[in-house]
Amino acid sequence: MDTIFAEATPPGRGGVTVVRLSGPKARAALESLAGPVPAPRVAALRALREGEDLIDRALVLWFEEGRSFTGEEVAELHLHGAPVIANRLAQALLNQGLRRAEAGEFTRRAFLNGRIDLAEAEGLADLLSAETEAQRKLAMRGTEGELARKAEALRAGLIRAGALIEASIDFADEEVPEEVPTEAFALIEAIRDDIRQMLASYPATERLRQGYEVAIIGPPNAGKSTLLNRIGQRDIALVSEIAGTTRDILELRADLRGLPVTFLDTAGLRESDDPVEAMGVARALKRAAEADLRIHLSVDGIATDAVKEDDIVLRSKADLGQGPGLAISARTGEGVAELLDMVYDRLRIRAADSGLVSHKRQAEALQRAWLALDVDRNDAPEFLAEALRQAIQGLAMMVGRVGAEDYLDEIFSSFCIGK
Ligand SMILES: Nc1nc2c(ncn2[C@@H]2O[C@H](COP(=O)(O)OP(=O)(O)OP(=O)(O)O)[C@@H](O)[C@H]2O)c(=O)[nH]1
Ligand SMILES: [Mg+2]
Repeated sequence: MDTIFAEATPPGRGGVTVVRLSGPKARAALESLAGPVPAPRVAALRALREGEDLIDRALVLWFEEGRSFTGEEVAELHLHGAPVIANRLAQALLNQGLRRAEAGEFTRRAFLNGRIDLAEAEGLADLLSAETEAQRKLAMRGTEGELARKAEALRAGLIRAGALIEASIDFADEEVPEEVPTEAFALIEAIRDDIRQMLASYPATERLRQGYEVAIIGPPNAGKSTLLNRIGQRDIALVSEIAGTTRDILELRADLRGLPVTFLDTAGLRESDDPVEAMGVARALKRAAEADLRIHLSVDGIATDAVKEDDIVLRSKADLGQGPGLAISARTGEGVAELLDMVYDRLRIRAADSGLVSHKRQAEALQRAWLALDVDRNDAPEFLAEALRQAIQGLAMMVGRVGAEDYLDEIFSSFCIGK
């Protein structure tokens, strides 16, 4: 196993730059640079030298094998935060035969050494990319191993059901006590129900993790782009009195009281002979259909596209005159706060349905377990035992204890270097 190193802090100038070393040569590298290795987990101020050259005076930390983030021997060097110092240190480490870590390699080693499971690694990746409070909370649950604990509880139940069924196989020639299969089936039913609920909350959880999309849609000149600019409080989209100004979809990422929301400004909906505008309209319709929510905006307050459940239908340019229904004026700002309240309320209800399963990979593995448990009282005991094994396998896959190989590159490449 190579010994790797990387800056754990972002590149550039700062108060400190933290460089981490992990692997079998970490101790030798640290000794050569800083002299005797300090007591584990106790910070020590040391001069870092290569030969005669004083590289920096740094805070040094040592972590023993099995008691570090990666599970390997790890050293952490807190340098003064200047790129030239980190570069000089990197040269010294390369001279010692260490190599630069790839993206996510520290976390990958933590996984391979059993320090964290795959679901925790996914949670960690989510935490590092979280942009809003709700995403942070969700990711934090992921990193805390809640999914693994839940999987373990389900697995224990399945093992108990399996033992009851095994017992009935052993007694096959004799009279099997009636309550044995009854108890086993009650257990399986309860577990299946638990899994069904976890699967049911997956879409809401995944949406919260990825963030919501809210499309602003309506006829040309309705004021869609003006509304996007008003929500973003800056000049994002071109606005003009010419119908058909917007062609491409413009995105505004926002933190709506902790919820991650991307507002989409779209091309005005109308039949057009202009092929470019027609392409814009086709895009608008497609993205709006896929969005979590739509704001239908028009001067007359009549929606021009399909209105789905929870969609908001609004009359625009309220400053120009009275009319029926809900109205806003993107020009004066009237009604915009109330509109954001409505969007927030609708999405908050969906976010509240979120659970523990937040990644497609996890949901697919759990689905396997659920399908395996589609058993019947009249099934042969051997068939039932096999079904339970399959379900246990599905749970193990969910937390990445088996079948993780295919996903490792995908998951760990999403990390930055130094994590
Ligand atoms: N009085 C008034 N005018 C508005 C309001 N919102 C937008 N407008 C004007 O209406 C015209 C069209 O606005 P846009 O925001 O470009 O409309 P759009 O829906 O994005 O139009 P397309 O991109 O062509 O689909 C511009 O001249 C805006 O200044 C409003 O609330 N009140
Ligand atoms: Mg526009």
